[in-house]
Parts: sequence; C-alpha cells; structure tokens
Amino acid sequence: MNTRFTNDLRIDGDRLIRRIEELATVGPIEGGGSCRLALTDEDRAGRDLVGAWMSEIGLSVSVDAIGNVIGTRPGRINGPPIMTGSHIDTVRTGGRYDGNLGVLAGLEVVETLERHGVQTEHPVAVAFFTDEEGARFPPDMLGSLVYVGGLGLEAALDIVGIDGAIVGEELARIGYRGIAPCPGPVPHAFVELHVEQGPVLEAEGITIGAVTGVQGISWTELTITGQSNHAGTTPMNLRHDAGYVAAAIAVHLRHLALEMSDGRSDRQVATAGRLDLHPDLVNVVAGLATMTVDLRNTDEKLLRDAEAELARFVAETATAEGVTVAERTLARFEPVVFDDRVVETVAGVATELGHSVRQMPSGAGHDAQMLARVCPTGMVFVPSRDGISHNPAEYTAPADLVAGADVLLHTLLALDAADFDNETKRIVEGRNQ
Ligand code: HGY
Ligand code: MN
Ligand code: MN
Repeated sequence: MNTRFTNDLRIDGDRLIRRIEELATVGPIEGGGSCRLALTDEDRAGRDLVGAWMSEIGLSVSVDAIGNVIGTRPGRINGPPIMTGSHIDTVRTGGRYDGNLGVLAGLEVVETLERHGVQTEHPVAVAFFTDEEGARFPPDMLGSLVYVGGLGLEAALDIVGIDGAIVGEELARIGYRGIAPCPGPVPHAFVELHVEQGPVLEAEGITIGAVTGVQGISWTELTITGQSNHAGTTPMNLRHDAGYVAAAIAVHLRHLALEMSDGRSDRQVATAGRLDLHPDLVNVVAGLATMTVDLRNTDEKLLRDAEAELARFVAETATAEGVTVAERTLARFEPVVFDDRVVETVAGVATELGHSVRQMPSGAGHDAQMLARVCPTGMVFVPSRDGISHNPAEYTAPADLVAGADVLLHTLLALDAADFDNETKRIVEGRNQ
C-alpha cells in the first residue's frame, strides 16, 4: 500500500449524491427534506442505514455511551485518528444536506483511500454524533459535547426533552446506548464538511468557506405565569396576560437584534422559535406561556449585552403585567475560534484544487465547535442556495457538494502528515490532570 498521495485523488460524486438522496428518504417530509428528531424511530432508521454503509466499506464501527457512532479505518500507526463527521439527526423541517453531507463525505474519503490503496499515517475516523440539533433534547451538539468531556455522561442521559422523553431511555429504546466510553479518544485533528446554511458564499460566488470559528449561542426557556381569565369580561387593566408578555418579548427580540446590528454588532441574531400558550383557546386570556429565546453573536461581550438587555425587558414587562417569569438555560456556548493551521490548510487545499475560497465564521452551531476543545479543528463550507436551511428547500449544487468533499479528502490527508502531536499531547495531559 503506498503511503504517499497525489492530488489527483477525487471522491465519487455520483455515489455521494446517491447516498444523500437515499438518506433523505428516511423520515421523509413534504418538499424532499427529512424529519429525524434525535433518538426517534426515524433517527434509528437513519443510524441503521449509515452504520450499515460504514460496515460495508470496511470500517470498524463503535457506538459510545451517548450513542455517537464512529467508523474507523486503520492507519500505519495505532495512534489518535484524523477524524471527520457531523450529524444525521435533523430538525422537524430538515433539509437533506445539514449534517448528512459531512458524514457521507467522510465515507467517500474512506472509499477513495481504499480504492487507491492509500495508507494514512493515522487511523481515519468518521463519526455521526448524537443529537447535534438539540431540537428535541437541548443543548445542541449534545453527543460531541459529551465526547470531548464538556458534559458528564450521567447528566446527559438524564436530560428531559421537549416531549418529556429522557435521553438515556430513548437511547436504550432505539438500541444505541453503546459501550464505548465517553469522553472518547482525542483525535489527531478534526475537520467537518457542512453546508453554510447562510447566504454569504452564494452571494459572493465562492465555492469553499474555510471556517474560522463558530459564534456564541445562548438558548433560554421562559415560563410565564399570569392568570387565565375571560376574554370578554376582563377589563384590560385587570389582566395578567401571559400571552401578551410572550408576544412582547418576541417583538423585543427583533428590535434588540436590529438595534445591536446598527451600531455595536453586525452579527447579533435573536429568535423566538417555540411559543406555547395555555389554555390556548380563543376566548381565554392565556394564564401560561412557554417560549424559547435563541441569541447568537460572534462576540462574547456583545452576546452578554444582549442577554442582559433581554433580562431587563422581561423583568420590566412582567412587573407591569403582574406575571412571573421562570428562566431555564437550555444551551450556552461561547464563541469558538478554530486552529488557524487547520483553517489555512482548508484554504490552501481549496486553492490547490482550483476552487474559490474565503475565510468566514459560522452562524450555525456544529460538532466541530466541541472537538475544537481537544484537538486542532476546522470546517469546510459549501454554498446554500438562497442561504436557506432548516427547511426542506435547502439545496446545494452537486458540483459544490463534490468540491467540498474533495477539499475534505485532501485537508484530512494534509493534516495526517502534520505533526500536531505535541499540541494534542499537551491538551490531553491538561485534561487528565
Ligand atoms: O442550532 C444550530 O445552530 C445547529 O443547527 N444545531
Ligand atoms: Mn448541522
Ligand atoms: Mn441544523
């Protein structure tokens, strides 16, 4: 087996797209997307399909205690792997590329190395991590967070979902509560391929994003308790309307993001994604409202400013309306900066392969932001048509999918030859103290 690679190695684009299309048929929804919420039967079916592909191509497949699935191809040495991967769980209105592309491109990397008899120095590992979306079980990136030791296994297994289900029970129910230990082995390096899910690359006519990092994420659940009352007989000044307060908060989030984007930050975003009223009837003033707030910013100080402004508004509005508000943090991750040696490798490989490339931060959360805690990490982006994602209309042109997978292949090969080991050892020693 030769251990040198030449830059005419290319993945099999037709097979990559065929697998993306086949996986999209698992948990299909109107418009060609998928709904595979974490640890549901649909997620199990997706896991079974991709796990079977991993075995078919000769990977040795392991499942860890939080359900992360990792397929490994041996390298010349039996050391830390060069690792890639992403997720195959989706949101309720999932597209066919979010997460899936990164996992299936990882399989393509392995098949291409096999086909050309290329032996890497390090083992090659391809992972799909549990519950990256966090939509059913917050926080997002749950599996990769546990993999790197950012959250204890028992705490993760006890998480209760938006439907009252419990992570540990659901993992067991679908047969993916594995035995491989968490935290998992520290990789030599980690690179994730992902669709951008935003408008930048398409707007600039650029094929590859060399991702510099991930913005900070702040998820909060607000439970607003007022007083249900008759919609017709209750004067406005006697109401304690939880529905009004929830709506006022949702509107304030928009103003807050726009005001911050005028002056202090061009990247403040704010979303009220969930909003439930009780008793949810046309003629009853809502006595209870439950809602979520998603705040993000590339700058940690500005993200804290946004959180403080929201808390001020909530307290002021609640007092004026005579309601109480209970807050529960669902996720809180500071902005992450990727290792510039990996970022530059992605950019250099993309250029060498003849693709246009620009460096950029990620607006979405990714498993890579967790792996960045333990090893040199980076990401490869490819364009999203109209910047749409978390929507069945999500689309990336086949040529861009293939370009991204080829950049992933050659980036992993370049990192395989890189001597990060001192860096990785330092981190592991630091973590084991
Ligand atoms: O929320 C996110 O950014 C990711 O899709 N989990
Ligand atoms: Mn994703
Ligand atoms: Mn997503």
